[in-house]
Formats: sequence, structure tokens, C-alpha cells
Amino acid sequence: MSNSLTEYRFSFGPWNIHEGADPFGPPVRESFSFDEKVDFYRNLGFVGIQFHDDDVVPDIDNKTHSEIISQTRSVKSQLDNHGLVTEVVAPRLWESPLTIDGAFTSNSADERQYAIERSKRCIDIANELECRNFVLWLAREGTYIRESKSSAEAVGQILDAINVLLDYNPEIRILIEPKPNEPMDIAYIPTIGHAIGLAYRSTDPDRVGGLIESAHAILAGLEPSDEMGYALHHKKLWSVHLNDQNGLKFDQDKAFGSANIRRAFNQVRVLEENGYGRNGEFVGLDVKVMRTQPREISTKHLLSSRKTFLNLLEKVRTLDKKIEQEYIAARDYEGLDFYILEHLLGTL
Ligand code: GLO
Ligand code: MG
Repeated sequence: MSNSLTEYRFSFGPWNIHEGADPFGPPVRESFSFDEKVDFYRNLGFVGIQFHDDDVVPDIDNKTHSEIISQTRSVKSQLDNHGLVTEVVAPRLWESPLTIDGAFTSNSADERQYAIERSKRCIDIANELECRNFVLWLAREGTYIRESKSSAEAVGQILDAINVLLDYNPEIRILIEPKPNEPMDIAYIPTIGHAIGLAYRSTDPDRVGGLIESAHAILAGLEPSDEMGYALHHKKLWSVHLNDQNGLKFDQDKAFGSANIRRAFNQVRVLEENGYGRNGEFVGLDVKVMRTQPREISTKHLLSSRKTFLNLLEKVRTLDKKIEQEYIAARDYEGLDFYILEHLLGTL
């Protein structure tokens, strides 16, 4: 690794600028069009864009293959004009009436086949966008009640689907985004450990890795920086969705660092210390703005999350390693704990 400092590149998805609907209330802000959203990126300090397949091709299930390709090409030239790069593309496998019972693990063979075909179309879109990163958030791969499916069989179905997709396009890399619950009661691939286990069992382990979202790790009762460290050790951390989460409740997608600044610091630290970003990985966000936010200022959560990352990066880079090592050598972790707090608060 060279000594030069990593210059991080940031990304978010168009769904991160949204209308404020929640399960108990309707939208509270007018939508921004796709074109308006694309216009925001550079001004907010972002060069990477994350996509769902139908962010690129709305109504994808009713489009022919050539319509899908031509629509994707027009989005590609729009991105080129704005100097934007596609970081990831993900098939939205959780909204169709054909994925009510799950996608790759539905109890219906026809529905499982739909999920595979839809994923292949998504890979075609990624290909046109010159993007190798295909994200699988396995939203409905689980069940509300254990008795309705076989978990052992479900894992095999997910693995079979991964193998089919690896075979479909030899360039694509599959990034599994684990999440322990929501919308399902309990998911079959809840953590990065589960995802990496599947990667090694696939037909091309070098092309299967992970994307870790902070909130998802927290919802699993785990420490996000340790989850990242686990994937980094395996050289399988290919993207992140940084955000924050206030305890074990619904998936909040709060601005990065807004619930627990120390936990955010440790995520930046593990990324920085393990060379994340040096092979082109983006610092991805997956953050929701508060429902209370007026429309004209409903991108502040993106600005603040990026800035918090950079502020914490400065804290990581200016931590006195010598002092840190002295505390560790003396096994004075109380001293180290307080040193970190004072450093973060700027009270040293
Ligand atoms: C939901 C997920 C979701 C994914 C996105 C990309 O909890 O975090 O936002 O990240 O759909 O697949
Ligand atoms: Mg996410």
C-alpha cells in the first residue's frame, strides 16, 4: 500500500432523496424527478450513483429487452454528461406481485424463475452502465413463520441463483447486502458472515462479496466496524451503506454518526486502516431525511453524512498512534477510552 492518503469517493442512490412516506403516513413532499436528482449529485459532493434496475428503467417488467437497453443507454449518456459513475445496480426483487413469498426462495417455481430473469435484466443494465457491481439485498428471502419453508433448502436456492448469475455474465461481481429483518420477520442471510459463507460455496468465490450497511449490522445486534473488519479480512468488502440507527427498532437509515458518533468513528477507522477505497470502492450512503424536513432542504442528510465521514477521517488521521500504543502496552484501556473521547470532543 502506498503512503499517499486515500481520496474517498462518495455515492448514494436516488431513493435517498424521497417524499417522506412511512408505514403510517403518506408522502409529505413533492417528488424530485430523476433528472433533478441527477443534477444534485456533483453539487452535494458525490460522483457515484447507486441504482435499482427500475430507477434506470421504470416499469421494467413491462419493457422489452431492446427498450431496456435503449433506456439504459440514454441514462448512461446523461450520467456521462454530469461526470457521474455508476457504483452498483440492484434488482428490486421485493415489489412485484411475483415476489410476495420471496424471490429466489419463493415456494413457487415460476416465481423463482421470475426472480432469476429479472436479475439477468438487471445485470444487462449494469453492463450497459459499465458497472461490475451487482448488489443483492435479499429483502424477502426469509419467512414470517418458520414452518412455511425449509431454511436449508432456501440457502441452496439462493446459492443456485448466485451461480446462475455468475455464469450469465463473467465480468459481474455479486455484492450481498445482508439484513437481519424487515420486511421479513427473520431473514435467511442476516449477516456478512452468512453472506461470505455463501460466497465461498459459489462457483466463483472471487466474484462474490458483500456490502455492509451500518444500520443492518446494528439491527442484528452487532458492531458495524467489526462486521466491516470481518469482510475486509476476507477481501470481500466491496461497498458500504453508511448510516445510523438508534437501537433495535425499525430500519431508520439516520444520517451517518447522528445516533452514535463513536460507532461512526470506528467505522471510518476500520475502513481507513484497511485500505478501503484503494481499489475503487466507494463510500456509499443509504440515508433517509427526516419526515419533518421541508422539500427545498431535503438533501441535507446527504451533505451532513458525507461531511461527518470527512470530519471523522480527520480524527482517525490525527489520532496520536504513539499515545494509543502506550495505553495499549500498559493495558490501560480506561485511559485509552478517555483519550479517544477527548480526541473526538477536541478537548485534549
Ligand atoms: C433496505 C436496504 C435497501 C438497499 C437498496 C439497494 O433496508 O438498505 O435500501 O440498500 O435497495 O439494494
Ligand atoms: Mg442499504
